[in-house]
Amino acid sequence: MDEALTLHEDPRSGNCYKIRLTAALLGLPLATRSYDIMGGETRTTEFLSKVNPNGRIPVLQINDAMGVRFLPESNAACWYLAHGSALIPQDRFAQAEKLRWN
Ligand SMILES: N[C@@H](CCC(=O)N[C@@H](CS)C(=O)NCC(=O)O)C(=O)O
Repeated sequence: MDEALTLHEDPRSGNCYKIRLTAALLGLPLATRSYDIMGGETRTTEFLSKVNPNGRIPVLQINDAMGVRFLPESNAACWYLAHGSALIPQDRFAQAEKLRWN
């Protein structure tokens, strides 16, 4: 897969850890860009306009043939990374259960 992945994160966040863990389990290179959420770094005009209008991390940035795209929400990012891997079960009920994870 010809893509570059960057996680916009605060390293103290469990929602960000989930994504780093998923990438590590799959052996996917993941760059990181850190923000201090307690200091309001995800509430700046630049962050809101360029990364996530919702003002929250994590956000997975994907650079590929489609361009540069930003994917907020930890479960969506984990699903994106795990697509086509054994981390996503084949069974329909097991897949739906995975979507319950927070
Ligand atoms: N449902 C979201 C929750 C995201 C979230 O609550 N992020 C928190 C840190 S874990 C945040 O960015 N807080 C800073 C703020 O709201 O200003 C997810 O799973 O990614």
